[in-house]
Amino acid sequence: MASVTSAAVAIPSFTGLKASLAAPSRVSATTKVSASALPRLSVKSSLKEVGVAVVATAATAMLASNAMALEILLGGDDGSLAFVPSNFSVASGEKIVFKNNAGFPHNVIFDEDEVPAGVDAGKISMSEEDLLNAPGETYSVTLTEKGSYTFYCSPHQGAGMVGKLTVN
Ligand SMILES: [Cu+2]
Repeated sequence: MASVTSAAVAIPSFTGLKASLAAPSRVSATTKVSASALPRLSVKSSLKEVGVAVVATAATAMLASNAMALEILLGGDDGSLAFVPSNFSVASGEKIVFKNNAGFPHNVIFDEDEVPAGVDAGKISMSEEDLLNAPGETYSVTLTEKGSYTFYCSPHQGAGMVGKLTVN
């Protein structure tokens, strides 16, 4: 009879344990979801504010942000002189990586007349003379000001290598 009693006690307490374990793990999963969205923005904006000195310290954060970076190919696989994709949206503070793919040299110049008010196109652009010559070479930029931006590749602008992005 004693064993029955202990079993009867053990079952509810096990169930109770299970419930109390399940509840916190559900809470932490929820926290994780929102946390992955938030630091992504806050880490990057703080990197931008504090400057390059922080980058070495924040190596882990950099890896994480690289993983979440948006990659735009310079030159299509079919040899087209284009940004691929040429029209896209990005979250404010998300890193955009332009990567040499084909048909280089390329560069990335933001049109000073087609960026949000207050944004210095020169600061987010490569210089006109600066070109990405090697395969896989990249140019990265992080935009925080919301709005639409138009950009082009100066060697191939005439061939239609232009793009448009929206920062949300
Ligand atoms: Cu080009």
